[in-house]
Amino acid sequence: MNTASILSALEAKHPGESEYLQAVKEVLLSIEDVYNQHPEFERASIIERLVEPDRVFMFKVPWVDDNGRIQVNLGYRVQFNNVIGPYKGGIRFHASVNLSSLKFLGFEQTFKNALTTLPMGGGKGGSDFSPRGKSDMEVMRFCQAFILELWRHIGPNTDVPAGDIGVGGREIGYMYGMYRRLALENTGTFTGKGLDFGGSLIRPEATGFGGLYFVDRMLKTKGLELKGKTVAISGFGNVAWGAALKATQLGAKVVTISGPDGYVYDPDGIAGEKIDYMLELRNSGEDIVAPYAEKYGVAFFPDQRPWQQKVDIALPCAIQNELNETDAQTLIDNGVLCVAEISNMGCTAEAVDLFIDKKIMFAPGKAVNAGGVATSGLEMTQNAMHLQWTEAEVDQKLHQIMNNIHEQCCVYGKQSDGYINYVKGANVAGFMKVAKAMMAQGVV
Ligand code: 2IT
Repeated sequence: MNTASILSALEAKHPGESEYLQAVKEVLLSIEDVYNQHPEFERASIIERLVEPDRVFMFKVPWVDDNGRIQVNLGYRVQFNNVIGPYKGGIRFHASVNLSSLKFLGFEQTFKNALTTLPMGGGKGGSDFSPRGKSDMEVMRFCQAFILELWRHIGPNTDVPAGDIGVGGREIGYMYGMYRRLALENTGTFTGKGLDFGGSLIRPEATGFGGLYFVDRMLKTKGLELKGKTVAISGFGNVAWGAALKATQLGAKVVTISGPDGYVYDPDGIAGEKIDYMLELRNSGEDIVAPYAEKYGVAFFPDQRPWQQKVDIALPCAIQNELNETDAQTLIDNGVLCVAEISNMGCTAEAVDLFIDKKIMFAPGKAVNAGGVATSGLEMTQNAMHLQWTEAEVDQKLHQIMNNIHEQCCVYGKQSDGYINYVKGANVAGFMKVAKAMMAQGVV
């Protein structure tokens, strides 16, 4: 494979799509060796077929705000690859959403979903609409307008959306309600639904829980455990909340959370009612964490990121490229043991290279955060069977899936010196599954 020429051709075709090109580059560099051992992949143009999405829907979303004014946002659904199963992946509502970010997320999702061992392909969607500061009714009208266009392209065996940044239980409920009316069916085309209408227990916590199960496994490879470790978390949404809950349950101390306004440092640990308070903060519609510092009398660092604190474990839980090379160096200087992305592509490429170069335990989002979509897969299974599993059943399956993903990363990522390159491990394991399925199904 001539990685450089594939990348430059892609860049010429999709100029300015920086996140998408970053995600593709990371995967291609990781799989180069393995790919070159399979000349049949080259003959079948697997890479060229894999880097482009199957199709992209892009549409306007006109809706009426509380003042009676008509607003217009852009809506997208990127159906990236369905060779393994129906397109599956979240919907992101955030001002930063554009085609590049959704193509990067759909591309990553394809390999992540392959890693879960469940039959799901990759997709992603969203809008540049931000629910921040909007009323419930505005959010509902927006979700309905979004689905008025999207509904015809999705279905329980075609494409199953879920939540992501800016899309939680409330938004899924509004979207699913409109979908059900238009499609005249109730077969669970969304995951992350409310428990009363087909949702799965543990789904809200699953991304964070799965992330910590993975980190636990990483530490065990060195005979370490979470108990007694300090943890920096960014974000304060669904993912950060689940991560804080499980980290605390496993005996670690979470000392930071962050929002767009800055970060909070709580040396006593964010546990118990303080974790519940995160939900209150999130539901306030303000999208800021400063009130936490005021309520609990702890330090607030405006416009800064939590990576400057000395911690054992750093867990980005917010958005892509939220930890750069300088942050990575600061964490390393402060003796960090383990960094795991619970957000998608939370670290810049330079930060990742630095962690790997210094042999710091580091694992990428497509492995660490796969518990979210895996539990969505379990929600699809429960919907198809028309029943609901208990919390313990779902959690046990999630735990098993995360252990399995960790194992796959070790198989493909363990170096001769014993260091586990999780980036390589996750990319190769995910790629091999997708590539083999493409080979088996011919040129389609
Ligand atoms: O990035 C992700 O894996 C998600 N936002 C969850 C996707 C899903 O279908 O549950």
